[in-house]
Amino acid sequence: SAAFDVHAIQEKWQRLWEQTDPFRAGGDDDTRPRKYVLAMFPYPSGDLHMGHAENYLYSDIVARFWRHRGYNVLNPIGWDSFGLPAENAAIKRGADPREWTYANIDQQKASLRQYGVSFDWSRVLHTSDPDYYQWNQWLFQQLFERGLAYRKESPVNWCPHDQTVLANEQVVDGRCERCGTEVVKKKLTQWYFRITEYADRLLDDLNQLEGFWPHKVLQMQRNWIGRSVGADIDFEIEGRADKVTVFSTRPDTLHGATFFVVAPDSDLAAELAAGSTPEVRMRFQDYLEKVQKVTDIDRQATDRPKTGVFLERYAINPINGERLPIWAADYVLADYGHGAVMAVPAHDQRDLDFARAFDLPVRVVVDTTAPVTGAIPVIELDAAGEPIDPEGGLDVADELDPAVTGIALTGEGRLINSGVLDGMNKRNAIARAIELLEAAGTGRAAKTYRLRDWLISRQRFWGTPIPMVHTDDGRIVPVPADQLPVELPSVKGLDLTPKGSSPLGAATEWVTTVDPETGEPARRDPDTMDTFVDSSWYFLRFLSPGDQTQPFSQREADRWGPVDFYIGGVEHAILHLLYARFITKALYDMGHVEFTEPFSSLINQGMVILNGAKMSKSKGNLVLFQQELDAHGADALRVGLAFAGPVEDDKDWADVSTVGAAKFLARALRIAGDVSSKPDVVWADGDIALRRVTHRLLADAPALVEQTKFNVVVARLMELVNVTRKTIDSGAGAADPAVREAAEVTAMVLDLFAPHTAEEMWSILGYEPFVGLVPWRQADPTLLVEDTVKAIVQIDGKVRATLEVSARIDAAELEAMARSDERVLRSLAGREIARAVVRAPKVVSFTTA
Ligand code: ANZ
Repeated sequence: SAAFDVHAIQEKWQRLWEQTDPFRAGGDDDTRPRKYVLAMFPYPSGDLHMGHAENYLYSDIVARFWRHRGYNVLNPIGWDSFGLPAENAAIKRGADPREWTYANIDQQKASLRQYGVSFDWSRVLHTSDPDYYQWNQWLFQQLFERGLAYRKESPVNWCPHDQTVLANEQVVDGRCERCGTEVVKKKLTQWYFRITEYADRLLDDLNQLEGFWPHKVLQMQRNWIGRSVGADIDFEIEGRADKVTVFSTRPDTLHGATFFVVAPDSDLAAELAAGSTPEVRMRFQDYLEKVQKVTDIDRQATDRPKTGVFLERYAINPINGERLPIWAADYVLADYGHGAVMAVPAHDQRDLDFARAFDLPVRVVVDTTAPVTGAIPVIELDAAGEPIDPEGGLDVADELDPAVTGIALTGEGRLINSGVLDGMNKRNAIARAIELLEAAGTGRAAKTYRLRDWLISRQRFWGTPIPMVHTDDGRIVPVPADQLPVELPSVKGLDLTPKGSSPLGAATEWVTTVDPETGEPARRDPDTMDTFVDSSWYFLRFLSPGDQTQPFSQREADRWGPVDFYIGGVEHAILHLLYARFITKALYDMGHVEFTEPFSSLINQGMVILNGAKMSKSKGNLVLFQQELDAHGADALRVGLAFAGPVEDDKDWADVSTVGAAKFLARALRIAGDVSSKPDVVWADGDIALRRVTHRLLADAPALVEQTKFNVVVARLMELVNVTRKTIDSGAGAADPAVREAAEVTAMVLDLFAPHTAEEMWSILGYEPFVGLVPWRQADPTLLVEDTVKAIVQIDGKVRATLEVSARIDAAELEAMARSDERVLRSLAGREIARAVVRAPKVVSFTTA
């Protein structure tokens, strides 16, 4: 409203906050319980957008709330400032990624200050500062010492556009997550972190987060880790010395194996083809070339026609000695399990599709029509006491025969055609089959994971240099700890254009070093680390950001960790959260932290969209955070967003009313102005109806905030402001103690959403700053009882009943109550009601026919 200079109020309080730093987290002498509130830190790629506006608003609401509730709150901010956006922007503009990055950081910092977020600004960190990334290097070496960082050559995801490798997590639908270019496979020697060693713990510990993290995120993590339980089974291969192992979740179906499949792009396939006929070799080569153009995702698509080449080689089934023809087919992946499968077409759909395409036998070994509970059917035995096994013949009805229907029998059932396993249910048969394999030395219980080790080498400049040295005689040794950090060289004279090898390799002076053991000439590792390394532990660095001697103080970690409330976009549901969980567990094992999960609770905020569409530069529908901030002021923006809907829902900017929010804030401020003097008031003398509204808000808001129902709290604040205004206008006026009480409570609760307006109100009401630090007022329980009134029910003009009802009852509810009241029914004595007139909450008037 025109009466208030929103920007002047905003600047006034921001200046005071900056001067006095009231939101700095308490130190050793602070005995209050602690809360660690964290919003995912931003990339400094350009200006902040509306998604950031949402993220930092929500974390600020929570941080402010816990301060009012008597907690020592840590709410830090930093910048995830290494990475491709800066490097690509630098290449495009011929600039220094450093300058670009830090200029953006300055701008984003200014925006966040202007937004009134109660950060502890003394702890700001940037991951591209040497005193941050030094500890990435420390972490790398700690992992290296424990065998958790290692090098291997393997086919990696390669982005031909960005000319760098990508982690599996960074390939989305076969394309580069950043630029959308189709990803290809390339064989390279790279550094990996052995996250697979933590697969079981990463999976099992998700259970303890149930109820505290979004279920969807837990499910995504479970699927990503993808644990399968079953058996490794060794098959002899005719004409090959060593056995070949396959992983199967269904060792119970071993008797139903009718062929054997290897991944065409595996070493084994090449070897088996090489040992076959010239025609097979040729057919195989042709096939392999085609396969290499298909993405893993497409290879697993169930609706894709099955293709393959018979290698004219044979595997021997360890359970019955049968010869199984070996095929190379692309539905089997080289890097899952062991890259080879025993095919059981009757009970696996992919195998069945393949068998039908190439006319291979289908043998049913699980009768899915047999009851799996109750008595086990009698199994006929032959003279020797062996179960009668009908020779691989079918004994299920034709209408179920997979060879006929094309539908694999994957359900429960009882084993048939399977020797000693006959009659068993699936679960028992799996256990028994594993026992048999183990006894024969041809198999064992095993687990397989979809999760792969984390590839962390990047052939780019703007990242943490890998702190290793390659000696002339081929050793790879850590840079001595006292020589860390290995700082990035100046970008001057370096060509950053992606060309497949790290630009640092060309920084001759930088890359040349000495073998720390022998003093002989050596070269630095020219690659830099995936920036997800930086964000995998940043929440710990906030605890002692200036520490020059260690990555974080263990004592501070014990006090603050784990993060109590973490909030960010769902786009980080897998990568960042999985890596942070892994590194936390690794640090736990090294004895550096006492907890095994980094984030006790997690919220994913929805997206801010515009007119139903995602905002993007290319669509030209970007709403710019800084512009909105300048146009409406921080508080109207904050209240508009907080009121727009539930935290997790997408919010359409077109529906966000900053104008409505500004009007509401002006009304609240005006109320404070109306009661500006600070008399000695006796609350109890105040208007009881208004006091009830005030105290109900005090009582309800804490649970609502904890459930992140921020929009509901804003609605309740609006209600309080309206009722307060009505009381001023009608009752005892602004002098009523209840009005003053309502204004004070409004200021305190409004602090969560509109901190500048709240401080201004608080000051007008005659208090010293800061309302942001005042303890939450306790609700008076006697004011929480429901407000009731007496309603009368008339029938044909005569009062027949009185009802005790809520003062807030609506007409429909009141009428329904009256219609079902016993006294009313008795008076009606069966007569029909022709007309009902209801004036809630006081009168119901029925007229009978
Ligand atoms: C025999 C069998 C019989 C199988 C049956 C399934 C059902 P999940 O659950 O995804 O882990 N498999 C093993 N390695 C593979 C690879 N590299 N590429 C494609 N498929 C592979 O699946 C495990 C099952 O997938 C394994 O169990 C194997 O087929 C197949 F009635 O073995 B099964």
